Amino acid sequence: MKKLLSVLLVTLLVAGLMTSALAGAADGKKIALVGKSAGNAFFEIAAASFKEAGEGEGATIDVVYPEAATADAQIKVLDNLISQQPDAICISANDFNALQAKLEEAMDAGIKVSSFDSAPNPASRQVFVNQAGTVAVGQALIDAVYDMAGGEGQWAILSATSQATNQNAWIDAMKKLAEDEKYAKLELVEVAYGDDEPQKSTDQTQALLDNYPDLKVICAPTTVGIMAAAKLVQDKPDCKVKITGLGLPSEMLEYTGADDAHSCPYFYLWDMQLLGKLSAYATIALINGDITGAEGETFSVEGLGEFSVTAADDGGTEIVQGLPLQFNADNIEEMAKLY
Ligand code: RAM
Repeated sequence: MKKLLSVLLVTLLVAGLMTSALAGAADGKKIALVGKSAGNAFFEIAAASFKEAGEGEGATIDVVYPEAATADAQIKVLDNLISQQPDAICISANDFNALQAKLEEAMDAGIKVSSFDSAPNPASRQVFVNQAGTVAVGQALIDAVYDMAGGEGQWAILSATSQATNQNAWIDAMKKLAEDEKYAKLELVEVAYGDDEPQKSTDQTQALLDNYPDLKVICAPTTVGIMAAAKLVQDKPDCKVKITGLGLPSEMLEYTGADDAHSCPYFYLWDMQLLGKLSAYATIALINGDITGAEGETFSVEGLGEFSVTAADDGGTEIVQGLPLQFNADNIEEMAKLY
């Protein structure tokens, strides 16, 4: 029994029309999945469920990582992929604008381009699978900072690379939300970049601790950054700084708890297995022409529900997977078994 339901409703809301088409399976189709960088468990977990879902529909999935978390390294990967002419490329972009020429070349060559996790600009993609609404993530994170700082004091951000679309969108959302009167006593002292490299993230955390002795909270909206920061702080028994952000429960198990022995009271992410699956099904729907990535389209996946293509903040379209999930002392052990 195929998992991808043969259902598509192209809802032409303005015209009040509704049409439907059948989504076929992906027998014999070739899909390349491109992550931001190698050696990051986040992409390995997403890729495993993408692969399982795609192969379940008969597709061949090629998971490829660039040599570094840069646009240039992804362009090399894309050059190579375009020459192999897969049916689709699904990419987590290291840069918003820099991949445009290469991804347009791919689309001109008849390759469907979807994106997951971190979007290239609207002209570079047909659709983006966004793991959670950008503002919803920003709100969860700024509220965590507010809570852990006791409503006032210094906080810092430890991000991934300075060009990463997803981190930059979450940081912008946090900054905008922090303009509200409620957060007036919070002071963002620095945005540091650990480039999603464990050692650089550790060094950047140490620099934040050295430079801001009154720092209360570090928010790291990157799984690599939050783990490095949580470990460094937890290894310093006298350090009272709290860590939050976006992390993998399996990587944060040791550091998460409500007491002083743990550096991270709670943090957020989303259902990682769903991210991989939804990205695979959305890519297959593109290949089969069941969706084009236009606002208003919907598609259903058996067991997962119905998803809509909606307008994204960047002017393109996206499929929002759901809400950010909180991981804390009560659920971390259970969730760490999953991802
Ligand atoms: C890192 C990557 C990824 C991001 C997560 C939260 O693994 O930067 O793109 O979504 O953190």
